[in-house]
Amino acid sequence: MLNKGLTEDDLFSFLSSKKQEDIDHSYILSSMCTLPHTVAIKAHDMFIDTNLGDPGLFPGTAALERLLIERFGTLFHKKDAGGYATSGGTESNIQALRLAKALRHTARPNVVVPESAHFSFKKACDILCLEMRSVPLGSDNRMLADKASELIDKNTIAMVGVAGTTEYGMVDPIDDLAKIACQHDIFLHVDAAFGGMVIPFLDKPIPFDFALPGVTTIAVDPHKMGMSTIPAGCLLTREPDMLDALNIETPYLTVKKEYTLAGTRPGAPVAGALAVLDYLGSEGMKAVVAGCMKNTKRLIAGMGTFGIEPAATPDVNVATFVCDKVPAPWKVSWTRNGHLRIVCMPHVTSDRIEAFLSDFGDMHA
Ligand code: 0PR
Repeated sequence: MLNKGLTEDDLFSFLSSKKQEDIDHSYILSSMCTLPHTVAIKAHDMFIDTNLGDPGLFPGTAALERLLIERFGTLFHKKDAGGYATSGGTESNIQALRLAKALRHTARPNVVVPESAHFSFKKACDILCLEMRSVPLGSDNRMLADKASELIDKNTIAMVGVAGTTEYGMVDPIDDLAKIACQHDIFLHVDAAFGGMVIPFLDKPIPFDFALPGVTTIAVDPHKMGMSTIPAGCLLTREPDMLDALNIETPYLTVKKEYTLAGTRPGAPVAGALAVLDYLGSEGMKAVVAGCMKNTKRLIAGMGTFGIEPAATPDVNVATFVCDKVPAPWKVSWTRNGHLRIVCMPHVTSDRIEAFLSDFGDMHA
C-alpha cells in the first residue's frame, strides 16, 4: 500500500495508461462478452451502491431481481419459474448441480454431461464431489442422447444439456434429453448461458426450455448476449420454491435465510440486465440476434471465398473454421480440436467482419 495517497490526476493518468493496455473491442473476436448497452451502463451507475446480499436494505433493487427472473421465466415458457441473479454461468452451473445433489440423496452421486460442456462443470463436480460422466458428441457436434441414456444409473442425480456450446455454438437435443430425464426421474439442467438470449429470438427457435416437461433448471447469462454489465447471470428453476432446498440460516441479515452461493451480491448489473431487456423488448432483441446471425453467415461465406471451410454448422452466432492462422492484431480463439473460433457478438459489427475478411485476404494472398 502507498504511504501517501496519489493526487486524483496522477491516479487517473495511471489508471488510463493501464486501460490503454487492454485490447480494443474492435479487434476482439474471441469473447462471449460484449460492450455493455448504454442503458445497462446508466442503470448500473444508478445502482452502484446496492447489495442484494442483504435485500431488506434494498427492496427496490430486490424487486428488480425478481422482475429479471420473471422476464426470463416468461421467455422460457414458465412465468412462475424460481431463480436468482448469479455472477454468471459458472455460479449458475455450480448451484444447479448443488440443488440436484440436495434434492436427490445417493451415496456416490454422478452427473451425465456432454463432452462439449463448459469447464465450469469440472469445477462444480470437484467442489460438490460428484463423478462426472462424459457423453460423446455425434458428427454434428451435438451430444448423443442415446449414449447419455446408457451412462445413467441409480446414482445419477442429474444430466446436463448445452443450448449454445461454448466452442462450436451447437444446441444439444434437449427435447430428447428431457424425455430421458423424465423416464429416469432425474434432474435436467440446461446450460443456456450463451444460447438463452439467442435461441428464443431466432426465426426458428429450437426447443430447449421449460416448455419441455423434463427441463428442471436453466442457466442464462445477461452479461453475454444480454449486453448487460459484468457480472450478470441467472439461474432459473422450474418450480418457484425449488432453491429453498439450499437455504442456510443468516440470523443477523434482513432476511433470515439465503440459498445463493455468494453473500454480498451486486445489484448494479441486475439493474443493467433488466434495463436492456425492457429497453429493447423482444423486437429489439430479435433485431440484435438477427444481426449477429447475419454476420456469422457472412463470415462463413467470406472465409469460404478463400477456401477456408467451416468446422461446424452452428445453431448460434459462433463460427469455427479449419484454419490455423489469422492476421495481427485480431484476437480470435482456438478450440480444443485446433479450429479457429470467432464469436459474432453485438460489438462485432458487419464493418468489423469486412475489415477482418479484408485483412485475412491480404494475409492469405
Ligand atoms: N456455460 C457456457 C456455455 C459458457 O460458454 C460459459 C462461458 C459458461 C458457462 C461460464 O460462464 P461465466 O464465464 O460467466 O462464468 N463462456 C465463455 C468461455 O469460457 C466465457 C468467456 C467470455 C471467455 C469472454 C472469454 C471471454 O473473453 O469461452
